[in-house]
Amino acid sequence: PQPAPAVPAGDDVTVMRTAILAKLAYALGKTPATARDRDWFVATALALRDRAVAASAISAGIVPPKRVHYLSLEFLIGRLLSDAMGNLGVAETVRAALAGLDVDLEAVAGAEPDAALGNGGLGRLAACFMESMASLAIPAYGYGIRYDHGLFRQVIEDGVQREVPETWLAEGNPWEFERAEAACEVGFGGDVAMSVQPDGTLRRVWRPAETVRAVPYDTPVIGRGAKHVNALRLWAARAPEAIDLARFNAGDHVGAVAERARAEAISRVLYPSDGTPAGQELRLRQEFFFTSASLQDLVRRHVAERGDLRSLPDHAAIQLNDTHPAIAVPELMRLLVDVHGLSWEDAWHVTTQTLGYTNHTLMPEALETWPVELMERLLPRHMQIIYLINWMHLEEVSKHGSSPEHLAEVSLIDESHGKRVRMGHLAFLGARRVNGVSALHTELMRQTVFAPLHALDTDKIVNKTNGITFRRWLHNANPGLTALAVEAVGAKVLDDPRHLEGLAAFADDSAFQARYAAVRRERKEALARVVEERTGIALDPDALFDVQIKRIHEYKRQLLNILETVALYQAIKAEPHRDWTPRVKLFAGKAAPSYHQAKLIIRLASDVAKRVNADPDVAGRLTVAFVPNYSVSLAESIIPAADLSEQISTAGLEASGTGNMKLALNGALTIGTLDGANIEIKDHVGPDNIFIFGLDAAGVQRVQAQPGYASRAIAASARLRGALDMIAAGGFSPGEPGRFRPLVDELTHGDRFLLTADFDDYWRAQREVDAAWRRPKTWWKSAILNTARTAWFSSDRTMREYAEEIWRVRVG
Ligand code: DL6
Repeated sequence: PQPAPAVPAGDDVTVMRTAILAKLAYALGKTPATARDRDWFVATALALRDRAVAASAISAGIVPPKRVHYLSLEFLIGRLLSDAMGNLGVAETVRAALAGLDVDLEAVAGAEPDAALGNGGLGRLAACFMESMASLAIPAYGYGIRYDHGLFRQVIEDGVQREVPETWLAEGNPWEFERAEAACEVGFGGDVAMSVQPDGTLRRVWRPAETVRAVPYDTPVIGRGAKHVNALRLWAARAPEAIDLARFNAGDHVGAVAERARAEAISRVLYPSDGTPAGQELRLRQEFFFTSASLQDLVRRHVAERGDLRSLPDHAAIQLNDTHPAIAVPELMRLLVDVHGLSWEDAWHVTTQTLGYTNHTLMPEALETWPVELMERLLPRHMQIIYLINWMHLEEVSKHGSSPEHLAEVSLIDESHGKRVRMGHLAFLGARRVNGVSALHTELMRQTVFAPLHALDTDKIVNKTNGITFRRWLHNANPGLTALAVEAVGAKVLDDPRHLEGLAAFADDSAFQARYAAVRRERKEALARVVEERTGIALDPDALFDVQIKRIHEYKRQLLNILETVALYQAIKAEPHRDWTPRVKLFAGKAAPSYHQAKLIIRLASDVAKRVNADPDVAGRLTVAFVPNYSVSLAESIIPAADLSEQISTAGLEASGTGNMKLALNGALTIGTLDGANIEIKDHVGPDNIFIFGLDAAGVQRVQAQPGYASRAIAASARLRGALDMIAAGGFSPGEPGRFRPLVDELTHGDRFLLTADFDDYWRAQREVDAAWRRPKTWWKSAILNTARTAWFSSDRTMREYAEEIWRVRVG
């Protein structure tokens, strides 16, 4: 064991304190006496941002050989203060600087709002990738939208989710720089004309009916040790004219700013409901807005630095995070051909050598398609380009003799229910590489949704299993465990997570186990305080903390967990004197505002919690809580405190998962199906250190092909029937017995996600968990081995793989 890193010398603390005080005085106009936690946060963030700028100045003016441009409609960032402190290497300096002013760093950090510019896995992955690229010194821009309102705040009232707007920008954002001088214009609507060029050639020119200004805001993304700093460039939508002065002076004070409201709606909220045609159109406007602005920006930079756009693929890689920026394919073609005069062939070569596309879901309802009619109205030139790409593509396919059915399958236009543009197909054709996010998911891409396109180019689809940044999810979120790891295997583990493997040597060591368990215990006590504050429910830190934290979705099967909870409740009631393993079941997650079944699942979890927690027969054995407003920050307090990680999706449907990686890294044992990255987690931690149950992806397909499987499974399982009957009879909703009928009906009549098929095996695996918890020596050994063997899931590894195989860009 080595000593913990020393607190920096007093001088550094004094310098930091002076810097913070200067920001407080001159940027905020406050004194220590009048400063709130929020003011201290802003002053500290501004002082740290100065250091980030100083660090980035080292490379300013140097044109890197190649840059990555990561286009994502979502960046689920969370808070940035501890990230910045950690990567600048000043966490203890800041703590001491503030402490000398009688200010508590935790309170200051708690005053930072989460930047929740994403819904879930896809957005959080983008944030992890940005941090890893900076830490690996991969020159990169992240491009997205600066939403005024990110993911809604979830309020639970009587078990019912209510969405409240989240206002992260209400008091400004100290991390960002507005770059008004780099604004560009994005068009919508209008028509396409022909124009004669000075050399006599003809070019098509898009004449948009409407223009929106895209104003960039840059947030520095600081890499580990501040050796490299990248930028996250988020676009805000502005009207070209702030006000129609003539209208205003004519007395129409509201109409005078109507244009502005229409333009600014684009960056107003994350994921506007697409339940109405207006909502769908706004979503498409968002996608085109940020994609076009980002491409214009990088094309402009390339022309300034290199001149000729034909060399773009040598100096730029553009990654499309899902299909949301897939309109990049025709937009890049338009910029190259119509604006910069490249031939179609050259432009297509440049496009297909520069773009990469990551797929994150195979669920049919989540695969984006846009009505041709809407595209023609909003993006007429792009629709022409899509038709031309499609025509050439189908010509090529037909050369090898193809049936009409095959052509219909590979076409960019789906004509099966109205004409719609298939954005996944478009991204596929426009990209050099297309990747899935876990080994299973990538294989299923080849076999299912993309099978016809894959057959045309079998090298295109590659796998890049997701990863997470250990600096946020271990070093910052779990400093106790990090200190223990540093003590055991040395500080090198902070630079290279593969050294975590060294912990395996301590897995059997009782003294080490006791210290590992003590770190967990301390985190559980802290989480218990948070849960009690938010829900009024008291948790026993000695109980097994069983957590399911993620978006609420039927395929993720929170309902399976609730059914097992109800069955366990019934079993404890039936035999109250048995020696039950004390368990706390924690649920957290948000449901999409219009997703009624998901909201009903939240209500059921809350209603089950109400009854179970009030029943003295199960007190001390079973406690249930739904913790409201799941967020990155809440995840940071739940994950280090978790003993059991629920990863129980229907096999074949969770593309990867990343919460599974965060929890395993922090030593929670997984109970899970053979789905997404769970399979690779099992391969790394070993089958003895994970609880696997249920059908695998092939089994799911087999069972789904046998109609009536749900009724057979229910008939065969008295335990499942008991739980379902109690819910259906209003056991948890006495005032409204029919409240959960839609959930029970879905299980008994359809059960698309095979809860009934997996229930008994899930119950079995849960009892194995109970038994394992009663053998602390083996439990903690498994927990330590989970931490020791999950280094491969670092997003540094993932980013190295992208850099090498997809982007062909140098690391470091
Ligand atoms: O790849 C990141 C993440 C995966 O870990 C999850 O398994 C997957 O569900 C998620 N997908 C989305 C939404 N997809 N779309 N569109 O968040 O991506």
